[in-house]
Formats: sequence, C-alpha cells, structure tokens
Amino acid sequence: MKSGFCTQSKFHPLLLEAIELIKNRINALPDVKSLAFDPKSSEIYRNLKKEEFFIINEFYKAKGFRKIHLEVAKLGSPFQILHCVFFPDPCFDLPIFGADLVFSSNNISAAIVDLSPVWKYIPQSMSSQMASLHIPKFKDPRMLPDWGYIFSPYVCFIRPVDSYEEKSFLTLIDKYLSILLSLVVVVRRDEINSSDTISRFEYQKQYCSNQKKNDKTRVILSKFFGSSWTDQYIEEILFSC
Ligand code: BLA
Repeated sequence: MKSGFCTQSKFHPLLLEAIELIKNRINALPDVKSLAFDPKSSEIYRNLKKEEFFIINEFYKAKGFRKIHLEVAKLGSPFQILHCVFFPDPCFDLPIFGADLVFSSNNISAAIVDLSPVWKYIPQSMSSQMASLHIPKFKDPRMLPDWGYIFSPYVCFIRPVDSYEEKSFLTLIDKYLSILLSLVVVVRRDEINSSDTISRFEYQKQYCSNQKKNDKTRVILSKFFGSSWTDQYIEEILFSC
C-alpha cells in the first residue's frame, strides 16, 4: 500500500520514519484491507494556509482489528503529531496498541507507546513477552495524567532528550508492534455474544472515554479547527467505539 504520508516532505524525518515502520507492520497483518472512509475525513485542511494546517488519516481493518487508524497532523509551524491506534475487534483477546508522538518546534515533547489491556489481566502470552522486552532507561520519563490508568504497566511515556533516545523510542514502537503481531497469528475468535467478548468491549469503551478526557488534544485541535468540529472529530474519528 502506497502512502500519501510519504509525499508530505514537510514532516520531520523522524515522524516519517515512524510512519514507515508502523505501515510495514500494518502491511504484515493477516487479511489487511484499507477501510473506506468518508473522503472528508482522509485529508482535512484548514481553509487558510493549506500547507501549514492539515491532518491526513489512513484507516485499515485486519484479522483481529475492527479499526486501525494512522494519522499525521501539522498544526502550524511548531506542531507535528503522529497518532496511531489499533482497535481490536472485541471478539479477539488482543490489547489496544496506541502511540502518540508530539513534535513541538522540531523536538519531541511527548512520546507514548503502549499495548493497553482489554481485561483485568494481561494475557499470559503477552506478559511473558513484555517481561523479556528490554525497555531502555529514558532520562526524562513523564507522568501520566489521571485518566491514564487505562494504560498497561508497560506503558512508556517520555520526552526523548537526544537523537539516541528518539531512535530508541522508535525501536520500542516497533518491538511493541512485533509482540502484537505474534499475538494476532495465534489468537482465536470468540463468539460475539460470549461474556469475554462483551467485557472486552466494555474495556474498550472505557479506553475511548478516558482518551476523550485528554484536554491537550482537544485544546490544540480547537485552536485550529474550532470546538464543535473538534468534538465531532474526537467522538467519530479518533475514539469512536
Ligand atoms: C499529550 N497530545 C498530547 C499533547 C498534545 C497532543 C498537543 C501535549 C504534548 C505535551 O504535553 O508535550 C495532541 N495528540 C494530539 C493531537 C492528536 C493526538 C492533536 O493524537 C490527534 C489529532 N494520545 C493519543 C493516544 C495516546 C495519547 C493514542 O491520541 C496514547 C496511546 C496519549 N497524549 C497522550 C498522553 C498525553 C498526550 C498521555 C499527555 C497528556 C497530559 O500530560 O495531560
């Protein structure tokens, strides 16, 4: 699948590198397909200064996933954002992969990656792989906000202090995705009305409703696109459930 993102030379090289590694992992998923979305949601430009304020979205579906969303946004000269969430189909016992990279004036101010749980226990196959994963000791770890209890104990939330840490963080994103792919290969589908499916759906709803409490996303989008557009975008595109 060719990416419209890569033609966007205005992005920071590290953001382009992150897109490429995520897209390579998406393309390796079983039964992956592009999801048709309203073209109005694929490329969004603020009317003025089209080259400065825009959001580009790609959506996929694959075995085990109801929606995979990869987004890049350029919000004026200081801000570039990569946002990616793999929302599992609740019939499958798979965690929610989420990553957010916020570039502010050419530096990454926030880098977060997680495989977030959809059940009160993390599946054994995942926790053994996560436990053997080497998570580097980043120098500037960041505090999770109050709504962040949806994340797993393996969440990594930092501000990289140099290019070595930036690269290490991208490698970590790739490792989390490789663990996720290893789970997808073996996971079995549960019945849609099974109690496990229903409770995974409840966990996913909680994940979405907590993510909607992130005022930092809301404030920055509202500044450029207005508050009613932002509310609808967060509800229907970023964290629809
Ligand atoms: C923080 N997210 C932020 C920040 C901004 C955005 C500007 C503050 C950066 C900082 O404190 O240095 C903005 N993020 C966006 C925008 C989009 C976006 C505009 O994704 C999309 C258009 N956020 C997610 C996902 C996760 C996530 C999937 O979308 C985690 C997997 C986490 N972002 C996240 C967290 C913070 C953050 C935990 C810090 C919030 C805080 O400190 O209060």
